[in-house]
Amino acid sequence: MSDALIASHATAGMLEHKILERRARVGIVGLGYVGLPLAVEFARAGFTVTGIDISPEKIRRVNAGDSYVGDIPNSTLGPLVESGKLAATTDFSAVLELDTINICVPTPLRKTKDPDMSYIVSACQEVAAHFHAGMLVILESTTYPGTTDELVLPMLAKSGLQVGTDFFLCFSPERVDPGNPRYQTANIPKVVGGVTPACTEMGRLFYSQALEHVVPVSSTQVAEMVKLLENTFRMINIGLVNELAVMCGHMGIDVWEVIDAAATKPFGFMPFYPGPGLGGHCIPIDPFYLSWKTRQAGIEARFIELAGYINGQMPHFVVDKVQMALNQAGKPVMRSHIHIMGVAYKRNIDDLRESPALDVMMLLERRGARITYSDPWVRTLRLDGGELTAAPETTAGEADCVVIVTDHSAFDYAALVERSRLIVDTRNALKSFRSEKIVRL
Ligand code: SAJ
Repeated sequence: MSDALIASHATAGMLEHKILERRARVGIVGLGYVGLPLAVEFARAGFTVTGIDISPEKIRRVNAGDSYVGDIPNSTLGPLVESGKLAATTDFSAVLELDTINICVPTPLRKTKDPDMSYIVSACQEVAAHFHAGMLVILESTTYPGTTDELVLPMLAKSGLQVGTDFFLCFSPERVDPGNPRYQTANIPKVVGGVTPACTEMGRLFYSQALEHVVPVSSTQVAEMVKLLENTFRMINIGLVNELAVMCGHMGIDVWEVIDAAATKPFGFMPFYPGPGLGGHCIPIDPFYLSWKTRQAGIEARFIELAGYINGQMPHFVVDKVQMALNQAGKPVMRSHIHIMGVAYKRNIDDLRESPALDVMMLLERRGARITYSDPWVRTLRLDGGELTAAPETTAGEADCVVIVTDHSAFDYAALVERSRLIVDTRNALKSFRSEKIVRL
């Protein structure tokens, strides 16, 4: 056996032992809703974990045991920090002392719907600057198939180290669902694919120390594509039911009743529900990473583009519903007071990212309506350059029309029906109420 082969076996062997004995020093780059829970799981498993983030405020709060991620209570974070199992820093030179690195940074879309890879590139540049033999690097940020092999690998290979022998490189999609009471980082199956089989095995071994179920796949591209399939599946099916809602609206059919009845089929069907549009930082964005990549290969991802168009039209559909409902009441949108119930992108969270409520409010304002809103999760928001502050739910009683955009559980729907003159319900939140004043999507 050549000296190089002997050396590479030694490198893999050493890292494997460190991981198995939980002596491997774990690094997590990006301490957001993905990175911080991952850091906590490895610290809980007995590893010494270093969180690295560019935000000094995040670092301060982590080191103070003061969690800013809803799924991680202070009672979990605090003891891990106090015991020295988890510490955070903005200093990437910490990588010199680390054995494994998970990169969990954002992958937004530019306005042109092209992937913004700047966060991944910046993080990889910092890791590469302090890179050394014997490391396992895993990219977790959602991205187009090929990113790990085509973008990350060359940046690390510049060190002259050989992937699969001197270091190990994988992709593993994040599947965190913030606020999910049943599925959290430890018990969500973890897909991982490596640049080489040895990389995949190292990634499998690593995750197996802290997570309940690991799913190794044959390559980084498969792992990258798994995530995109999962979220494209949702986006397209939401687009399907949104189109069905428009069809049923024109045919005078209750789309909600149709979906509920279809959902009684015990196999081969999965219910999705129409709404005011598609919000969040995953579903409206991830599929366009796939369509951007396929377009490079001359293949048009027509389902994705069409679903994106249909979902993007829903705020306009809602505003037309409001205009027609006011018209029935003999009122123009112009100078009407319209009260929005719920502005976050989905129920029971405070996240406004890509929220269709913002589109609905802007479109109504541009048609001359006076807009107020209630949302127990969102105290203020910016709209067309101005700032709006949440009003009490009783404001609905003063409005010419109320629009339920996000169906938070905290709302008092019975009181809302009682006090409102006219309600456009985009979420079927009032399915148990019968009243002429309720207009459903
Ligand atoms: N929406 C509909 N109709 C539906 C479902 C959702 O209009 O039937 C809307 C929501 O109101 C929201 C948007 O789509 O505006 C996205 O909703 P989502 O339920 O998909 O929630 P997200 O964006 O938090 O998606 C995350 C994803 N998790 C990850 O990417 C790791 C997604 O894969 C999960 O399936 C989803 O959570 C979940 O199931 O909660």
